[in-house]
Amino acid sequence: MPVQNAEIAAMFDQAAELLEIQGGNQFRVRAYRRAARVIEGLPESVRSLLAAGRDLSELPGIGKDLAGKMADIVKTGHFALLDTLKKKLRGGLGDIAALPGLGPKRVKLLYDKLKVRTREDLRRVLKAGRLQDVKGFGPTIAKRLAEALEKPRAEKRFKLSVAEAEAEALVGFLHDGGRIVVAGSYRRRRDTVGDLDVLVTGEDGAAVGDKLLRYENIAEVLAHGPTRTTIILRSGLQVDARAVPEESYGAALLYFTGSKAHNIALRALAIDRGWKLNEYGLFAGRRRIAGATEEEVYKKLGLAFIPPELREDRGEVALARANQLPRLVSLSDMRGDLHVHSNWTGGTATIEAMAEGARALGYAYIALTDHSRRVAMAHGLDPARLSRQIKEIDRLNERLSGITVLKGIEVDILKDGSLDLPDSALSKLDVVIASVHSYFNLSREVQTDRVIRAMQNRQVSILGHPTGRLIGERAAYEIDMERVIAAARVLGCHLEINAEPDRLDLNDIHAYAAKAAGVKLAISTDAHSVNAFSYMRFGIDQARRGWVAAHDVINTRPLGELRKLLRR
Ligand code: DGT
Ligand code: CA
Ligand code: CA
Ligand code: ZN
Repeated sequence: MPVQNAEIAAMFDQAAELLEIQGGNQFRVRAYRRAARVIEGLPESVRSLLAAGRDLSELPGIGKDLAGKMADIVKTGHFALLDTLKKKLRGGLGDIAALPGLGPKRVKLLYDKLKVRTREDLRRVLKAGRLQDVKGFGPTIAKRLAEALEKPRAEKRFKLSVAEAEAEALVGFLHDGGRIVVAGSYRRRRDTVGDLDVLVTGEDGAAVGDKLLRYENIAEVLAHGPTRTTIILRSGLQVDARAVPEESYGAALLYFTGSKAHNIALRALAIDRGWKLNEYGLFAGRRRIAGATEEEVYKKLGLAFIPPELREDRGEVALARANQLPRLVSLSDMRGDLHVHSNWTGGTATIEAMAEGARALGYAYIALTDHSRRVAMAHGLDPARLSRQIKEIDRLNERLSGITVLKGIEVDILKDGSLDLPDSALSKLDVVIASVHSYFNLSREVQTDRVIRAMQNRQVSILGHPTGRLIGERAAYEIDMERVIAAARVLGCHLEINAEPDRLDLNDIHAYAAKAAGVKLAISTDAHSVNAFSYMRFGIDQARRGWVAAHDVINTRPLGELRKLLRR
């Protein structure tokens, strides 16, 4: 998965910390810290700067050396220096450095005097009363540390795409013929995941727990017993693995898939009937009346099967009772991708290669929507280059069979809500996506007016990535989505669910509101490479969480129908 600015900054901060603890050169320590702040504040991802051929050493506080390191991190996902530093300190000290009262100096003292590295080590030393032996550690700080160790660590959430890569590798490693499923928010396909809840059944669930301890990506083992093993992966992602008996498998899957609110709603239904529902099964008195499968439990409770993405207690239980759950959109419903970039404006592939890639996925069409001139770093198109691109696409369509390339643009919304290209240019196109790529900090009212003004242009067919968020990197800009949705409905403008795993906006709640208002959606990948077409599944996940059906999505339609929907 692409490395985020926040991750690069965190790596630099950690390196600074470890260098400091090891008594490294103060100048170097400060350089890493300063660079981390610069990276955090960048309006664009380092990855896209590199893709656009920018020289990173032009950034303030970044010299040639750091620029090279940043490029390496983006390329490999690793920071070699940090790995070396961590190895020297057998796993790193970042874990305890985050505790209150423990700056780099104290961490170094703890390591030098008591060989304390981890929270576990610290706990042991505190218990044995050995902390007092170290100069500078009085009873007050000992007490504070003991309290802090009691609390769970600050919650870090992981992007679904990152969790998915981890989950697939882990399940591949553990697989032994029995059933292994990742439940929790991961199975509900939330856009971020707190931890992975792994369920194991089969002959010997305990053996799978033992096997987990041999997984190469483990940073720390928090607990290990016959039915439950909890570990932390090197990425920091926690894994809770539980062995459950066959007869309880469905009930356990239901319970650990959650959400907690959904579980509570189901339990209330069971209680109404004088039954009891828990992770072992559905019970009438002491008799288990369901539990081997989820289907069985839902059925006994008088409910249609509820797909995991809907299990948030947002009204799904009542609809399942009335057998009126929506038929959710799925990947196989998709007939094309409507937000696609080429090497004309920062993508990696030619228009033809993108078209071939889409055809290989079974799509009937794509819309080629490169950037407009305002996005100078990506060599955005001016009217003249756009005309040339249109001609190239016309020629390409004559040559290609089995796929149609729609002519489009991702036109920038300027500060005042006007568009970066004149109507005379836009009117030659099949698809116009309008997107915000600048001025993220306007007030809510001004930002909302700006976006609605852009949507009022009748050339615009789709509002692209409508909140501008980059998960873990940049919050959504302030915008009144209710007003945007109402305007989209009146104007006949469609809203995008951007399937790029860093974006995923509209999110589930907004998608639900759009659908409820009768606004149609486009689910598109914003692909800058052929591989990125595969991001579609993440957009589908969020659409499903928003109760979106195939007929709510314009790019599930055959080309003829799509063309009608695109005209305003
Ligand atoms: P996350 O990990 O924060 O992204 O979210 P979840 O939903 O995966 O939450 P997690 O890992 O704490 O727990 C997994 C599931 O276990 C959760 O979705 C529902 C179930 N569960 C956990 N704690 C409780 C509880 O106190 N009551 C009930 N009814 N269910 C619970
Ligand atoms: Ca979880
Ligand atoms: Ca959990
Ligand atoms: Zn964009």
